[in-house]
Amino acid sequence: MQTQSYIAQFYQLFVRQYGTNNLPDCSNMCHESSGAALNETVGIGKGTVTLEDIETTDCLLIMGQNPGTNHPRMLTSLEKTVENGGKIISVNPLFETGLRAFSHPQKLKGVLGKATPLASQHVPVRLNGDLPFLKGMLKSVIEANAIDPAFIETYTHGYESFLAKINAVTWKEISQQSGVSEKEIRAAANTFIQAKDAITCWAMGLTQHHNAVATIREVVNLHLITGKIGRPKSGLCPVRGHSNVQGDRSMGVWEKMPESFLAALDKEFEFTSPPKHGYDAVDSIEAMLAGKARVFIGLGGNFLSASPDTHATAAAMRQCQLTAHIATKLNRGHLITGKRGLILPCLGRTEADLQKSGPQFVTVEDSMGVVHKSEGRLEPASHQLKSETAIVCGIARATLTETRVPWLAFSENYDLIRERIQRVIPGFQDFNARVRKPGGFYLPNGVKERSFQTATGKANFTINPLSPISLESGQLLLQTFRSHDQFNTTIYGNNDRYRGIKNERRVIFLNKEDMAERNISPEQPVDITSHFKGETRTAKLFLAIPYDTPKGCAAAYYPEANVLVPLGARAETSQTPISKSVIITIAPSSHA
Ligand SMILES: Nc1nc2c(c(=O)[nH]1)N[C@H]1C(S)=C(S)[C@@H](COP(=O)(O)OP(=O)(O)OC[C@H]3O[C@@H](n4cnc5c(=O)[nH]c(N)nc54)[C@H](O)[C@@H]3O)O[C@H]1N2
Ligand SMILES: Nc1nc2c(c(=O)[nH]1)N[C@H]1C(S)=C(S)[C@@H](COP(=O)(O)OP(=O)(O)OC[C@H]3O[C@@H](n4cnc5c(=O)[nH]c(N)nc54)[C@H](O)[C@@H]3O)O[C@H]1N2
Ligand SMILES: [Mo]
Repeated sequence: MQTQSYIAQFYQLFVRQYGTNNLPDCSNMCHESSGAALNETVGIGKGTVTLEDIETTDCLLIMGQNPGTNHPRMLTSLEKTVENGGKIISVNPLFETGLRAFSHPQKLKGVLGKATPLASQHVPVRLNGDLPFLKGMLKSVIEANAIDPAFIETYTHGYESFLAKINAVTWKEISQQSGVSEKEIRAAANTFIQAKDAITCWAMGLTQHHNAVATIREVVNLHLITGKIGRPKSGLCPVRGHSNVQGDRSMGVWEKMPESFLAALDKEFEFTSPPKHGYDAVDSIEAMLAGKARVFIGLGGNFLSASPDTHATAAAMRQCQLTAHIATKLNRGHLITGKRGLILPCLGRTEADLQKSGPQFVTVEDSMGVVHKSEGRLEPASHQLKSETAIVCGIARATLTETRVPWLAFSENYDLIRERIQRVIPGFQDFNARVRKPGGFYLPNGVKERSFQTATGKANFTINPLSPISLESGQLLLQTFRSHDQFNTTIYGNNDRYRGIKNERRVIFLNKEDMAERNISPEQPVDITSHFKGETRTAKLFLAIPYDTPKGCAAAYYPEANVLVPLGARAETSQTPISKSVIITIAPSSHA
């Protein structure tokens, strides 16, 4: 579910005072894998670079991210990177249009139709081929002796054992499993090595696989071995989605927050947080199905359509005694309810929020760790609409019998909430004053100063064994991704202009040879079946589209394809559903 910074903070406070740590949220399905990998290796769960770093770096490795559609404002920065002499390498099964070239709509050159070429190399890895690709990058760096021994010595831990394992991997394994040749990987490595500074950006193409955490840890290894981290123009950039999904949980919405956070919260509000870890998104679905969780509160989001296995999730919602959605817009998820279903409409972010003490604003944190104000100005759609803050405070007041939290005062003046945040969460001192400055303020990020707050006190090299997905004959891997005309589960239109799709969303992109082998002709309707531990799930009537995607790799849109994502198939450690590597078979549709 999506939540803004400080709303998240007092929502988790309510949940913990109620007595659970059950805080499923969309991070579980998004950048959880990044958070898990980064916390362990560099001691902070989020990116370590600024936009300026991106625009001035020498090499930008963009893995599993489609900025043209999902982060269009980033294209202006990528254009600057190239204009400043930086090289961009795209690592993706698809050479997405937005990474090929960019025409700036506000620049004369762009208006005249002259596009700036962006990626200088495209590496068409197979789905889930990134870990072997990164091993190839590391091997090349080691062979070229392009390591940074001083950095390794001073700042890192675990180099020797890491090195021994990398050396044992063969180029044959690497190119077979990544789907790209040694030559292509060496070319990419060469660009990375020649670059004085380098940044790796990634998004859902890396985070939603069974070995996502291992892959992202390998990205970290690449930056540690070359020392390309913790200085201007070099570092790590998990490009995020919603304002709360950086994997860092600044505001404590996490089912397993560390004890230090809970202790500070307990002290401030004079209560005892439950120590037991709570349910994440997929655990919550299983708990609802098993009748172990009986109330579902959705603070925004579309849990039904964003979660894996739509039918199982629907059954889970129906098992509940109560489902309540606090939302700005109606969505499909609101239709599938428990015994009692509530929809609590709230003010949107663009609407003015007037409370007893005057106009209010909320705060958000962006991908670069900047916290700034978000203040609505528009006349609310109705004067009966309450703010999210007022709704959550109201629920807390009505539910909690014992609480020392001044819920009513909080809902009347959000500055009071921020005053408490600064006492509980490091980095937020003087919150109310600093967030009112234009542009907001940066949260502390030790990695930028090469301070790695990990268990060893240093940046950790990790060993990440190859763990390829084994397919049986006839099977393909399916990724579920976004079209141009959608924001997550909200579909604006049925076109996907950069991929040439018009007026249709039930499509499956396939390699031409895979289609020929199965006697499937262009635009023929097919049924898709996914396979997981003997379970099958089927989605009917998708049109087959021949597309430039590696053999064995297919793609369909989220959320239409979510019925195929197995509930039990999740990434190790992060538990993120494996939405980018669903094992499928296809057959001509029985319904056509
Ligand atoms: N317009 C718009 N903007 C959005 C969103 C939206 O829905 N619409 N959603 C927001 C959110 S919450 C998020 S998290 C981000 C998502 O941003 P992205 O991560 O860019 O979103 P996806 O469409 O899931 O695209 C995944 C990309 O990874 C590639 N990919 C898939 N599997 C693999 C793989 O195994 N390896 C590699 N190397 N690449 C792979 C796909 O081909 C695709 O280009 O966007 C945010 N911004
Ligand atoms: N198969 C597959 N599944 C995926 C993904 C994938 O790539 N493939 N991506 C995953 C990712 S990265 C994410 S982040 C999740 C997204 O999962 P969600 O966050 O659950 O989905 P959204 O579609 O962004 O939710 C939109 C709804 O939020 C409500 N809303 C919008 N703004 C506000 C607000 O300000 N306040 C309140 N209270 N409500 C608001 C509206 O009702 C709107 O309909 O989906 C995940 N699911
Ligand atoms: Mo996301």
